[in-house]
Amino acid sequence: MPLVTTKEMFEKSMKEHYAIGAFNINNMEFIQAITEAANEAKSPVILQVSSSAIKYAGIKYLMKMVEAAVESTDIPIALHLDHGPDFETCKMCIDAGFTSVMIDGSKYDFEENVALTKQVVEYAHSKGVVVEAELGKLAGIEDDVNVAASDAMYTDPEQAEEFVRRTGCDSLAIAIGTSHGAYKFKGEAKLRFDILAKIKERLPNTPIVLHGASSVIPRLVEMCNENGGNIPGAKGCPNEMLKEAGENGVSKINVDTDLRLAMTAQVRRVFNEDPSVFDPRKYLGEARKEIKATVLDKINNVFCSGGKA
Ligand code: PGH
Ligand code: CA
Ligand code: ZN
Repeated sequence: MPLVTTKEMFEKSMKEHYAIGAFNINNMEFIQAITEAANEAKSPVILQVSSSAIKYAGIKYLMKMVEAAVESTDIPIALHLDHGPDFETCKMCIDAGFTSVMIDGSKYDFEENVALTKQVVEYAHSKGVVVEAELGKLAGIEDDVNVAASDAMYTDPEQAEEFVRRTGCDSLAIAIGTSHGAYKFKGEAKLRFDILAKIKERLPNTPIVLHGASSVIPRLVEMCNENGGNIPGAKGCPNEMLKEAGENGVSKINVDTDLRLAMTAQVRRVFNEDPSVFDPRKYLGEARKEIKATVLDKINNVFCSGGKA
């Protein structure tokens, strides 16, 4: 089947209380690993591209590789712009054939965020593309943007209702305590499920999105560190919390950091164990296997979207 929007996959996820993984892609190995895993698990999947990924790989290369993945699999796949910074980037992706875009106006004040989101929604909907918007601020490092923990802000449920009504966005990213990157919590991990419940109460039919949701898999962090890496004290969002989020109204869970760790851990291991290796297929092949295993585990055991395609 051709690329799909997230409309149907989100409707089913809200009815049946599970989440769909949205995985960031940068190159061929990521695209193959993610889509092969989703295909094996018979799960819908979202491939997402940030504007810096577009800068890195080029939109034409990304489109063609995603097209190849779509032809090689038999599951619903959506192609989504992650953290669209402005109207122009969203328009470029819509015109290139993306089926979903995020406009991230969370850096602006409420009224500016509403106006910008509305502008993107109008254009996207006229082309049959869906829009994710964001309200509230996550701490951490997002490809280009660095938000200090002191500037982070939980999403206000009342504002969320007004925001969705006024913008007409199709899904909403909220801030309930997750953050981007490998250092999410200093002490104990904590998510504000009470805020999620209040948002869901006011917006029962709006798919909710959780960013910064990597679990920062301890085994992969260790594998990096044991093979020459230096990522001390990294800490992510525990799987039990992500599972709970999926059962309680979160329809889309974003994962980037865990897949970067998977690739890096295996590349480091191969180099460390056999310094004579210089065939990229040897280390990228191992990296691809680890990314695929990571995605399979999340789909089947955390997001619970296996068999839902
Ligand atoms: C994410 C990914 N992308 O938009 O929100 O977050 O850093 O937790 O993988 P992580
Ligand atoms: Ca943001
Ligand atoms: Zn994000």
